[in-house]
Amino acid sequence: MSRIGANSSKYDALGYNCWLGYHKLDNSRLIKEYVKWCKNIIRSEDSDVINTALDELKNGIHGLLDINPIISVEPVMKAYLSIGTFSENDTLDALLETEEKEETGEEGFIIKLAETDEESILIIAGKTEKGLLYGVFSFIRAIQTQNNLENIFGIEKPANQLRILNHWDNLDGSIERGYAGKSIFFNNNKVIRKSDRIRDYARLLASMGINGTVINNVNVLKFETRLITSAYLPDVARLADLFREYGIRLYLSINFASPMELGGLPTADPLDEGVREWWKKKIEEIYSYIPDFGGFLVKADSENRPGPFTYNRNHADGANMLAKALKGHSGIVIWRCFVYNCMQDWRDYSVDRAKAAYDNFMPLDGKFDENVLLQIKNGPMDFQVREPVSTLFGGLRETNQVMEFQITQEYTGQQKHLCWLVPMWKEILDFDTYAKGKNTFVKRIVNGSVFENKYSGIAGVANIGDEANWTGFQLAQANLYGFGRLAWNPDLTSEQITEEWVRRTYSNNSEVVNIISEMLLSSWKIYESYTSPLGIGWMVNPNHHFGPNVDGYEYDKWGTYHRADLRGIGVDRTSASGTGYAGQYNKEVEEGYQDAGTCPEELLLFFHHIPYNYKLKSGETLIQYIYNSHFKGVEQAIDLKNKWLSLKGMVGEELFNHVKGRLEGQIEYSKEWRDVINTYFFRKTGIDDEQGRKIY
Ligand code: GCV
Repeated sequence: MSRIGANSSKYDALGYNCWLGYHKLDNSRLIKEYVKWCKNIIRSEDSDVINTALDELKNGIHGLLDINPIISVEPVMKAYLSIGTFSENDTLDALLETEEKEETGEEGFIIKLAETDEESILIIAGKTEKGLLYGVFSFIRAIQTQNNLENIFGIEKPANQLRILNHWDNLDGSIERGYAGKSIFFNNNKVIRKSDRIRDYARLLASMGINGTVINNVNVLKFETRLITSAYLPDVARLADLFREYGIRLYLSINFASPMELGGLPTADPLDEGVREWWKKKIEEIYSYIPDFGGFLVKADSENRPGPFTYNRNHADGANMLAKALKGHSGIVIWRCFVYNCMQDWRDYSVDRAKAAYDNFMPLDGKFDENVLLQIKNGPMDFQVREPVSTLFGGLRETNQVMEFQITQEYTGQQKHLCWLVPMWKEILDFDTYAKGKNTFVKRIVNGSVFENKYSGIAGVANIGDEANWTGFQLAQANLYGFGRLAWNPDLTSEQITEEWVRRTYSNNSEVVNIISEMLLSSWKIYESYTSPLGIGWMVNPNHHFGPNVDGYEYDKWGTYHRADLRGIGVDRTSASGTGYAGQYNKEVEEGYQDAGTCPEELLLFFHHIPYNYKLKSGETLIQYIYNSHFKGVEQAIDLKNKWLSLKGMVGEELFNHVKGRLEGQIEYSKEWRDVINTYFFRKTGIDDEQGRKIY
């Protein structure tokens, strides 16, 4: 019996089904084309994932084409759809060419038509059952977005090996930097046992090709450490079972000091024999509950989390100790590079947080075991609306690397502002590091191809919670979707992804597609324009990070972060006169950043301290640019709402009102940003707005 979508009709109108809410196609020609093969599905293999693929296929066909296919082992019609794995299924194997099978790879799939005099067979096949599942979801996507059948034939495989979601969920049910309600995994210090919602989440993830998930926060505090004990592992194993049905491996964040917290050992020194033995046993215990457990995600020696520094050991000592214990089980260690001294004295301008990850990890390049990956935030700071690419990408050459993006909008509007992050992620993935000459793009480093890494991939900090629409602001679902699609294929354009998402989530009506796409595509730059200018970052309120506060950065109690004074603003990160951060890039990249004249303007204040009367390429002075962009940002936020209003009657009423409400809120927030920032700089500089607009 199909278990798909237990809550789907209850919350459909609020957006619960996301992009998997299937409605009958409004295109009789296409329906006819697909129905020809979809009336009979042949399936001869039997496994959990194959059953999932079959359930999904039936469900999609029923919703989109309004038929109930006959499922059989042998065909009962002349034209039929055959699904399976060519590694296990001889009939499918015989229908495919050797090159096709080789090209499909471990997690890819092939969709093709095989015609004989007697039969016409539409094939969806993978080498593995995961590949098949992705093929089924891709087939459904093609129908849903009204693609002609001939456009979908071919082979597709994921660019990235690891496509993983990080949840910052705590056992009490709260979510660090969560803006969409409570955890769907934990509540009241227990693992949630009701599985509907978790299964529905697993299908959303699998539909984008996500193959891993870390269910708990990287900040593993004292109590949370217990997740890897027998008090919790049976329940964690149940979650792993649910995810496994959708081809997703479960990972856990751990506390580096677990041997002390749980084992009562006097130390967590990674070179101590007792500590190594403790981890070995602990890992064996975890695998006895979860045989395909993925491994550990570790935040160590960062923001008060314990780590190897306490014992005068380095990050490689710490990571390799865990890696050795995981290796025999095919587990991996994902070790985060978000390591910096949050207690630094910000008045000392020679100390630069931006340099910290590189300074800590570059000397260790090549020293990590082969089942360790370093997880690196996209920029050197912390998910600001605009940052340059982390210098570790293009720096590290002998270490497995994972990109860390933040899907949850901590600094980008907390799912109260519309801020579609795909264009930002694209810029980062398409960035040329010159690590091996021209065209050494970040996306080719994180997919492991440049340095031929054993493991590699992309991680995203999830933006979901238990709200009916998963993401709080329904349009923020597009960030989750966009992350998944880019992790699968970073060469997709932002335009392709928006179009796909709108068609699947809302409708194939061209006006709806165009308007929502325009809104999404413009939203990051709009948010940037009324928040912090030209790459400076962090003008947010302390701790919760919402709303404007120019000197609010919590770790800098002196308010010196921006270096704003009456003459200028921005951090000099050049080698000649500043912190030297720019010198961490490869020569060709560095050269552009060292000089204010060649530095991309959107990052000008990240790299340079600039006088307010400095002329930008537009002819505006810096101060006038700050005023203009903040006034303009508010107008654009108003325009977003007007665009949405033009869709009245074309999208469901509940969603229409929900989005309208969020966009109205955004206008008010953008005004607050405009006024706080412009006033700050007006008071600091005494320079009037050239257009005489009122600055409060
Ligand atoms: C999970 C920032 C966030 C923290 C987060 C941390 C990290 O500092 O504000 O909430 O902690 O990054 O990525 O570890």
